[in-house]
Amino acid sequence: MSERIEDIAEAMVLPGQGILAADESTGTIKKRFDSIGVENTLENRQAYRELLFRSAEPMNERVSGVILFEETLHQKAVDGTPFVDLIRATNAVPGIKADKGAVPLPGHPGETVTEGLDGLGDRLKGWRDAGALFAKWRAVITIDDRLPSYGGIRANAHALARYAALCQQHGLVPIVEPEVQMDADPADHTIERCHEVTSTVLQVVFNELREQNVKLEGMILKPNMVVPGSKCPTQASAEEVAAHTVSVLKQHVPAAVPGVAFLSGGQGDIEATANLNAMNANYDTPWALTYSYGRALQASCLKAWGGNAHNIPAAQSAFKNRADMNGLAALGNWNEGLERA
Ligand code: 5MM
Repeated sequence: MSERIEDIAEAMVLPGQGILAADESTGTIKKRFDSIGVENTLENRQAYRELLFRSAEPMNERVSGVILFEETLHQKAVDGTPFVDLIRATNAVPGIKADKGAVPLPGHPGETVTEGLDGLGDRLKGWRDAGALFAKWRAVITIDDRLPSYGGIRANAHALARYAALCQQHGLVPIVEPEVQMDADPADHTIERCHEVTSTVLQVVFNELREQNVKLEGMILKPNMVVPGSKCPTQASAEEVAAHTVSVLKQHVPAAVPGVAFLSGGQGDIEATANLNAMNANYDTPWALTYSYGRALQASCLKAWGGNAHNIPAAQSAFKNRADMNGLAALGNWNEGLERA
């Protein structure tokens, strides 16, 4: 693999492939394991991640990058093979979640800012030595009738840009993830409100990235799609989501950015696939449009596994199915009939 960040970024968004977000922190993977009645132990986290990374077909054909939590970056499979080596053997690029999570933002009731900049340069160096070629930092933006504030957006965008510049200084590609949440509470905002907020957020994020001299060719954007809140009475078709999302991206994302890899954000599995497909089937864009899904790639796999080693083939087959459907959607070649098949 080339050492140039531009080449690494291109390798993370190959045609018909996307990114597996397997970077659930210990607290978040507990929520996922709770939903299938599995205890959140080191061994169970290792077993689950091993079944994902040993899923030969999806990993080889549909996954061009894997975001890892720090524990997983340093973890090994049961036979002693480092997970990073398993991932590299499939030609996927290993990466690391670099942020330390969102905390309340002083002076901004109801808003958060993502922490983790202090000492980040040294941590990035260590992660690079351990095999990570990219990193990811997630900013969380919540919509309600008065939020987000400009100050809240700006604080998060500035942290994203500082993180991105540090990544590039240490030879890692930054995934820049400003997530406008669809499932926060209250979440009855319309698609138009999400359009407006996502537009402002991306404008401020790219202003800050420019001010910090981030090389746009060596980064990946991981945004939300423009969708109505999950509790909004008026939901949207895949075509509407695609139209709003592509319009906002074209307004704010420079053509120099090689790829846009969406988060799924609580969308249903098929909904996340259909929305991505509608964008790729109907629009020409200067950047690759693909997935960096956590839940929408893993939910059916987790359920099929249920913590039982006997279920690993079924779990791997569920993972392959979602990876295949999303890989086709990244090319605009998916249709609902394929789901039934
Ligand atoms: C996989 O979840 C990631 C980690 O979340 P926590 O820091 O809360 O543990 C998350 O950053 C993820 O990469 C993105 O939100 C995309 O995941 P979804 O499930 O929204 O596609």
